[in-house]
Amino acid sequence: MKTVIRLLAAALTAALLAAAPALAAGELFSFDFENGVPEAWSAGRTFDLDQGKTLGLFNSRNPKTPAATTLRLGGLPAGKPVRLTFDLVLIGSWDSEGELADLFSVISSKGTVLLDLTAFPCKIEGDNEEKPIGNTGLCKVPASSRLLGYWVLPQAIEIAPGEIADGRLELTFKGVTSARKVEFWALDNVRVSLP
Ligand SMILES: [Ca+2]
Ligand SMILES: [Ca+2]
Repeated sequence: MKTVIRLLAAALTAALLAAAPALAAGELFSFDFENGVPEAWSAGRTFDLDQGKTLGLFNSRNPKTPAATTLRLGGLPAGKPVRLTFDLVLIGSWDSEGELADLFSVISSKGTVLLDLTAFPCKIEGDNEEKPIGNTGLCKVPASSRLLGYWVLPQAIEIAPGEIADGRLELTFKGVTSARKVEFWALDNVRVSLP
């Protein structure tokens, strides 16, 4: 019986290792969402783009998508800063100003605003959502029949040791979008590492 349990444990460990992306030097956590969404995340859905799976979609005005997601990590080294990097995927023509302005932020469980984005590069030709400028690619979202442009914006944030308590770090990623059907966001390649 013990052998069976040991074999099962070995198989389970192998399966878990296969599901998680390999960690590079200095990396503590890495999420690429290619095999789904680990329990560390409060939101569980993935969204396919040409380059692979992302965590999403999110939109603060659409009842079918969450407005935010929280990442809960444990086992971080005490007294050391960490570096958070991720790809922010903006879908549709996010606005930097005016009544339709949109926002994206990352906030720690202590209330510290670690990232506060108010300017976005999502330009389109005139009012034509189907003619994005300088975008990474095009995608179809369930809420819209139109083909929308998306932009991948790599982010890097240094997180002070004071944000980590008992080895735990909790981060909320949140977007505020004015449009319900043509502005979404997603995350990919989220990594926490020692700087
Ligand atoms: Ca991915
Ligand atoms: Ca907007």
